[in-house]
Amino acid sequence: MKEVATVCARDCYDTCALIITLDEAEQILSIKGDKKNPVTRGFTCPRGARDHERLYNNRVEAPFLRQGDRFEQTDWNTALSLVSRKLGEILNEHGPQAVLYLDYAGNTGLLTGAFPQRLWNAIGATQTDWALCSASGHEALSLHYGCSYGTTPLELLSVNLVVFWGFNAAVSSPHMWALARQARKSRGTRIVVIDPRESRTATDADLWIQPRPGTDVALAYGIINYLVQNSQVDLDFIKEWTHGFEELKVEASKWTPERTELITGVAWKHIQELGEAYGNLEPSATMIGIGLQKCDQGADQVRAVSFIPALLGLHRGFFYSNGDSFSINQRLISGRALADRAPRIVQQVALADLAKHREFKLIYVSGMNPAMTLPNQNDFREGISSREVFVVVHETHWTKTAQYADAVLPAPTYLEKDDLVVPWSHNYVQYSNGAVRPITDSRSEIWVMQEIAKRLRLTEDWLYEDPWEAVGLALQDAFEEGSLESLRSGAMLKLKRKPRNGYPTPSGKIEFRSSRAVEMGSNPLPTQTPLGIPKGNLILLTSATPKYTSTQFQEVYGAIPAVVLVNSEDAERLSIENGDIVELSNDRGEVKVKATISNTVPEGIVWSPRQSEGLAGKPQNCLMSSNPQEIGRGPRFNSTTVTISKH
Ligand SMILES: Nc1nc2c(c(=O)[nH]1)N[C@H]1C(S)=C(S)[C@@H](COP(=O)(O)OP(=O)(O)OC[C@H]3O[C@@H](n4cnc5c(=O)[nH]c(N)nc54)[C@H](O)[C@@H]3O)O[C@H]1N2
Ligand SMILES: Nc1nc2c(c(=O)[nH]1)N[C@H]1C(S)=C(S)[C@@H](COP(=O)(O)OP(=O)(O)OC[C@H]3O[C@@H](n4cnc5c(=O)[nH]c(N)nc54)[C@H](O)[C@@H]3O)O[C@H]1N2
Ligand code: SF4
Ligand SMILES: [Mo]
Repeated sequence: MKEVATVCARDCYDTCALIITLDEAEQILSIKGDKKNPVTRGFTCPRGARDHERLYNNRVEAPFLRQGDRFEQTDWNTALSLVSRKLGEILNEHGPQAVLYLDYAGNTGLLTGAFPQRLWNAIGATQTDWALCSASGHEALSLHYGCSYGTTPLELLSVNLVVFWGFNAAVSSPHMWALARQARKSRGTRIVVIDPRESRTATDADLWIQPRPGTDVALAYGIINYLVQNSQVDLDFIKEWTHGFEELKVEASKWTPERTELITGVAWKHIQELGEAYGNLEPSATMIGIGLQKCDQGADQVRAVSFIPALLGLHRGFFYSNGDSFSINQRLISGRALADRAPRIVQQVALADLAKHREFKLIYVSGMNPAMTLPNQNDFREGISSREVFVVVHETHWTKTAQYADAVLPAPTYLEKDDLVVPWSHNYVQYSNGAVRPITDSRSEIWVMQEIAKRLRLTEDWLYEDPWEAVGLALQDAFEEGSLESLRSGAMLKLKRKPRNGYPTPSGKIEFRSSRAVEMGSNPLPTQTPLGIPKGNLILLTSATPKYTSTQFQEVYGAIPAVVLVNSEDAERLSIENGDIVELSNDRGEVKVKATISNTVPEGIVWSPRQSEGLAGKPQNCLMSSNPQEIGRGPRFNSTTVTISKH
């Protein structure tokens, strides 16, 4: 038996340190959370624990090229020669604008995700703004705080109130959830959850507040009004550290109990209860979920909620994502800082429209399954099905996107290669050791990009640099103590964090009234916009579930269930019974799913696990809008409206 230390590379709040146990034949026996890491604390989620089962299931075994409707296996040289020839031709004929490098966070390792971007930066290919997940929330926080970092997971152990706001942590961040529960056990910390439906996290909360989706600006203003009226705000802190309080006060005063109740659907007594908790249970942590910002009002919801901790006198007393509190030169690793031109950046959320209009002649996909996860799938799939577009997919598994490819290249999973994963909630880093030798004829992302670069006769020496040299340089000021060398010899290091009271806004203070928002043509203070639900429609919420990471782990746990939860009142009105096959439809598409009657969703709202495929093979995301939000260009998944009818 042998043990190997690595780090889970999933796009996840928790970035677990893992201990992999192998038998004599180098087969993985188990994956366990490392006890040494104070956030991982010896356990994993249901995905981490069974990740090795994905190694042997549905893998891309070798390079494949499309021959009509089929794929034919080939060797690396043939595949790469074809890909490089196509790339060269398109660069010559149409320029780098016509080439799209479409990557995302399937593996967050610096060697898998960041360094291979060097090829695309060298040729100046089009890239995306990476706004599919959390960008609107980042931009929202930046408007008022300059950047988005805040409180850290271990601080949950020393607060008296934790508010999970649009954040289903019991499912999406099991380790932060465990820390909050430990605080409840050891010091009586109160846990509040704000969610329109009874999520797993809501079920286990001390107080669950249930606003209508998309009304959290109103809810936050109602709470702010309560805090101001009841003299629960820290006027000294506000005077010293903030800007625009008078205007905020005027805006909040408009959110009377009656008006707040009317818009949010939350009884004032609950708002009062939360206001009291915020006022009395200091210090608090306001945990802003990515789920809060994926709707029409998403950015404004994050803006409004983020004011509460500042009014209470806390420096960055919210959590959203701490990536920007570290000193890591990402642009050096990705080559963005080395290239002689800036690439064209397109909106990731709007890709369906661009693909449909044949904006790109070649799309190279890595670390993403866009033919399931992007909004407006009918248009996106029409675009990538076109014979005018050459699609390359570098993947570990046969995904839906791979089915649309002209060339499919096999990639090693994180269990099959060395890497370095930087967390975005906590600050503990460890070296990721490959646990097993590659099982398929896969090649790493770096190897592939360098082979393509050679075939294109690119001469930039930074394309062929040893990636660990680049990572070492990019992280030279990153650690509290130690270096990349100590990491490589097995140490767990801590990343240095920027000070909590640093506010890189134009005024250097927390700006309740955002001068940058005014410059951008947005409202200086967040505003509650109407929901705009067409008559007879319901709001469709979709969110993360315990056994899947987006579309991954179907190889282990089977297909993501094609189900929709419907409230019993709606079901009765629509004559839907438990187990009926129903059609969800809107002007973008229709999806067949099985109905489950459940009062975990309120009337007027239905819920489905995210990124599933309907029973008739249509992806859920054909229902979703590809119109990005104004602030941050993020998605609007949770503002999707549908009619529902029995099939
Ligand atoms: N309806 C709806 N849709 C949504 C959302 C929603 O809330 N509702 N949320 C959105 C959000 S938040 C996100 S983050 C996106 C996620 O969208 P995606 O990033 O497309 O999600 P995944 O399905 O995880 O795709 C990652 C892919 O990377 C591959 N991969 C894993 N490891 C490696 C590796 O080492 N190398 C390579 N080359 N590939 C690897 C995996 O096999 C997988 O196919 O989806 C968005 N879509
Ligand atoms: N198990 C698991 N964990 C994951 C992932 C996964 O796929 N599976 N994916 C990772 C990724 S990529 C992401 S982005 C995160 C996402 O994880 P979270 O940040 O928790 O976000 P979601 O799961 O999208 O939504 C959280 C909750 O927000 C609620 N919600 C929706 N709209 C509103 C609203 O307007 N107001 C309020 N107050 N609540 C609302 C939803 O009902 C849902 O319960 O999880 C990460 N962790
Ligand atoms: S997916 Fe998240 S919670 Fe699960 S093992 Fe990986 S880092 Fe930990
Ligand atoms: Mo995400």
